[in-house]
Amino acid sequence: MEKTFLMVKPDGVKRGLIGEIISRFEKKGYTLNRLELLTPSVEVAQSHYAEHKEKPFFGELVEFLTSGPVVAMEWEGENIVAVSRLMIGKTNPLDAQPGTIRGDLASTMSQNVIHGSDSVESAERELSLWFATEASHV
Ligand code: DGI
Repeated sequence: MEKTFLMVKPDGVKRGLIGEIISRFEKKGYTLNRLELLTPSVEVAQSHYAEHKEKPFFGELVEFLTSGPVVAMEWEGENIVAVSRLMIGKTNPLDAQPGTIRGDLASTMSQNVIHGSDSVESAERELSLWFATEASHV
């Protein structure tokens, strides 16, 4: 079964949206396999967003992700990578449709409450980054 990495970002945790976000994926029928509340290190944040390291907003992005606790999660279900991206909605608030998590709950580009892997390959990379050793989490 396909797996993905979903994360409630620091703004989502601060705003009390953990339950709302988890609930949407539970109601969809997906299975929560792992969950950890943690404040990411700078190293993990930089590695997570490595594809953006040349972008002008990279510093701000890492600073934001390390600013407080996040909820790192492994979820499982049929076609979950593509479907969870649809449920999350677009990055730009102008494009995030009502009914999506960002469309309903986020209004800025950088503080957009949730991250979801954008491909099966990204999901594998991100799950091994955030849940480094299988034995310590199972
Ligand atoms: O997968 P997404 O989170 O939808 O989007 P992404 O992988 O392209 O970008 C990762 C995060 O970086 C995104 O959630 C918010 C931030 N970001 C992306 N593009 C911009 C940005 N932040 C700023 N300030 N400006 C941008 O153009």
